[in-house]
Amino acid sequence: MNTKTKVLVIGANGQLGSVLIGALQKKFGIENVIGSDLKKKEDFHGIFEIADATNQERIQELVSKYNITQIYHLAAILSARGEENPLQTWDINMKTLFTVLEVSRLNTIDRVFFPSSIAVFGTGAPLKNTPNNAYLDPATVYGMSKAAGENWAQYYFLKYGLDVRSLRYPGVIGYQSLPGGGTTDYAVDIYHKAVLNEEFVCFLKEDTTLPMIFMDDTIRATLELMDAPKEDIKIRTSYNVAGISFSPAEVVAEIRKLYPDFKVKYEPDFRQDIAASWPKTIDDSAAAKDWGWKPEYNLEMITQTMIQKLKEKYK
Ligand code: AKB
Repeated sequence: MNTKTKVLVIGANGQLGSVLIGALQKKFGIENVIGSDLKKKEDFHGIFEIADATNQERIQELVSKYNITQIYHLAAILSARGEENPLQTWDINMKTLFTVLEVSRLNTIDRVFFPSSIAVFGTGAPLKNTPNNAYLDPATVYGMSKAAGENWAQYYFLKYGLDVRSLRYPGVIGYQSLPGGGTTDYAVDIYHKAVLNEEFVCFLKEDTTLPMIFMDDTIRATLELMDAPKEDIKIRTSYNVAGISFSPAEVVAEIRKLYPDFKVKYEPDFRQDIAASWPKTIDDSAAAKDWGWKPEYNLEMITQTMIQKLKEKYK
């Protein structure tokens, strides 16, 4: 590994990117982390470059300009939005991944992070305690692009020795940023509505259990995976990581402990079918065994933290 770590984050404006950037800046120094996305957000602190990751030349330019040693490739069109334009979703998700893999190979980048998702699973996988090596028959284009991406990540590792690492994220819940276009987004939006004393219209049925993870756990999982010694990473497609699984009814019950009058109505739409094809709970024992993964946040802790932080935000 090069002595000086220089990180490029592609998709820095997204739900995860906007929080991960801060954690990486803290770890490596603000001058060693370069955020990039299609536009610059006004509140971005640090080094930022406008870049379209479908453009390999542009990403190459950034890698050369900053002597990049690690790339976090977070840009993707998510499950629900992806269904609006399937071919475009496939094109963007795959093109950006190929850009990252190729630039990384050509520049002997030390480490690459590629997020996968529980969306890789379909009805062919067990719904409960879904194992890491379950059959993958995703029902969305997003899930298909992640399943294919996992195999490409492994291919670049086996063929070129590129150290690509990946996690299958559940729905990520955080107060710092808003998700966009996902099936698990309700679990963030619901807290905003509760704090604003507004009614929440849920696009999933009340008993739809999905795997979720709190932002702090997500960031910690990502950094722990990226810090692990190379020989400990035994899975080169992607690791299952679990946080906590719950249904809309369960999160509503938890919120009502703090907001007893919180109103919710259920109007399931096409996202219900997507959610129904995903696991309810995830077996993350491989991540625990290989690099010590252990989630910390349960639903009660998530709810208390979300409400407290959002109350400060909306004050
Ligand atoms: C989505 O809902 O599409 C994402 C995911 C689970 O990957 N949050």
